Amino acid sequence: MITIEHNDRGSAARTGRLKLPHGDVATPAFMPVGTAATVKGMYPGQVADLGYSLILANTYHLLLRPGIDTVYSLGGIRGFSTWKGNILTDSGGYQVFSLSGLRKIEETGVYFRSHIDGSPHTLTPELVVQAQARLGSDIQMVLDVCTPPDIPLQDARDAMDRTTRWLKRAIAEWQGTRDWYPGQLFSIVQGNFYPDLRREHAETLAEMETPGIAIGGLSVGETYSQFADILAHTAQYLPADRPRYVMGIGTPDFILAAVANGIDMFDCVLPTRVARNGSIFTRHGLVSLKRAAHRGSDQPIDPAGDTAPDLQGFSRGYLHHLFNAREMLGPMIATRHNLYFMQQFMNEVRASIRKDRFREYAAGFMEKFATGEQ
Ligand code: PRF
Repeated sequence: MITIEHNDRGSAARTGRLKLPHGDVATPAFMPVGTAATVKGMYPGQVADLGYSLILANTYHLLLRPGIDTVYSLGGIRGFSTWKGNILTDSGGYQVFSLSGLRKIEETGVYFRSHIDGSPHTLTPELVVQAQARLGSDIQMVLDVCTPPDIPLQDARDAMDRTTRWLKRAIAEWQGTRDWYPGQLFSIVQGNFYPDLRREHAETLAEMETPGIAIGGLSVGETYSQFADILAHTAQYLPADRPRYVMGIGTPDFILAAVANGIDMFDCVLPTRVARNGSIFTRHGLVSLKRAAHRGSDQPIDPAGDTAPDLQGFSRGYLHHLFNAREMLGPMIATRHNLYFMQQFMNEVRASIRKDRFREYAAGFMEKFATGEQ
């Protein structure tokens, strides 16, 4: 499924291609988030023309609204939304676990009430495989048990062992779809922040026959160094011949740490979410366009003019006005700019790996990015 084209000499970073049913994906790859079968505020073609060919959608949200059967009857996420590229769907486990009061986790599955209308729902490892297959997902994630930081060792072990038992059920169900559904299945390493559990789980999953492996349970409020330590510790036990995915990370420092440890894929709502709030990514960090300092400014969005060609004429003063007046074009421009920025960033990451200069690139990028608003 993944072809590695080059391994960086100075780190574990690698670059290559994922072969998927709806086009190749250059790795390491950032995946924009399209939770409800839409990258908010963007036409599908506007995501594709920035170079993205793999986006993420959420089973949890689509199951509650409009319902899996509705999406299926309109052609799966692709037919429904007109997105032509690849889709990775998350299983819903993570979203359900954040519903603390409204859910019950048992060995059979998760029982919960909708945050929208209170209606009762069930997720089992088998149901979630079928739901994602009907959504037409190219890469689907298994149902896992994600835990918050600072839980006791025994609780972390119980969640990890249940994740393994659910994985076995998911693999059996997925194997039963092979005659009609071409999508791939990824397992998810859990084990909280306990190095021994992480190693044990990574080794267990490496022995099971999923086409790819993800690292879950990170970016849940831990510090950068806790994240980087557990990530490096876990990644070393993952097989080199399968794609490796860290779920839910997207700040440049976390992405660079992931790439340095041989991770191929990541997703995050951050670039699109902060855009809707008026923040844009630049080489010198995030810039909040709502700040009074941008009022009347004739500066371009990016100080170096580095943005998508159709955004080059817009001034920061105009964007400040759009956000101030709550005009919908503000979030649209900022979202497109941030997705452009992330794609440029990933292009540079991939090029630096090919030249065996990833460490230098990462250090240079972070030095500038940490300087703050300009
Ligand atoms: N599991 C699943 N989805 C996720 C995560 C996880 O652990 C995370 C962790 N940050 C994000 N999304 N299924």
